[in-house]
Amino acid sequence: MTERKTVCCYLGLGSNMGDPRANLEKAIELLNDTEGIEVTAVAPFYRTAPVGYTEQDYFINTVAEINTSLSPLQLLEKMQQIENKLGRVRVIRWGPRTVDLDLLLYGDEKIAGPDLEVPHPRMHQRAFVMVPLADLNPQLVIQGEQAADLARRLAGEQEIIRV
Ligand code: GSY
Repeated sequence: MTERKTVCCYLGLGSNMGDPRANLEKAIELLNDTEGIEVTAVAPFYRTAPVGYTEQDYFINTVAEINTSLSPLQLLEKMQQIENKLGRVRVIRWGPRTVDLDLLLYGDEKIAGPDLEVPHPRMHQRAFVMVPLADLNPQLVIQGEQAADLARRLAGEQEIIRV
């Protein structure tokens, strides 16, 4: 059988319930155990101030680089299954969650569908995404700017500490 070619993708991971570090480590393990996904790198973990709904605990965030033979929607479905498996609880829309997985980049594809927008439309505004992403690939260009430059600027504006 012919193998589907693989695509390099970046996923954002965040948790602010239970044991956030353990939740992220488990999510990474489950991603790597998924057929069609190979985790190739994981950025350091960061403690970050909540963005959006601020009346909640600080998050632990990181970014994972993967190679996948799955289509974008297949990948999204696997990510949602992992969130559910880890008991994602989301009482408030932007509120606390056991683990949140965001598809940031799927190769250099642009996708604007009802269920998925890639590149993630707000990633360039968030230190909790851009700082770990720049650790993995500082030369990526996001919205016309290098990831390293975006990360440096956002880290000066938003609370983020490597843990
Ligand atoms: O979009 C991911 C969930 N999320 C986060 C997050 O992961 N980290 C921080 N610091 N704030 C957040 N607000 C939302 S929503």
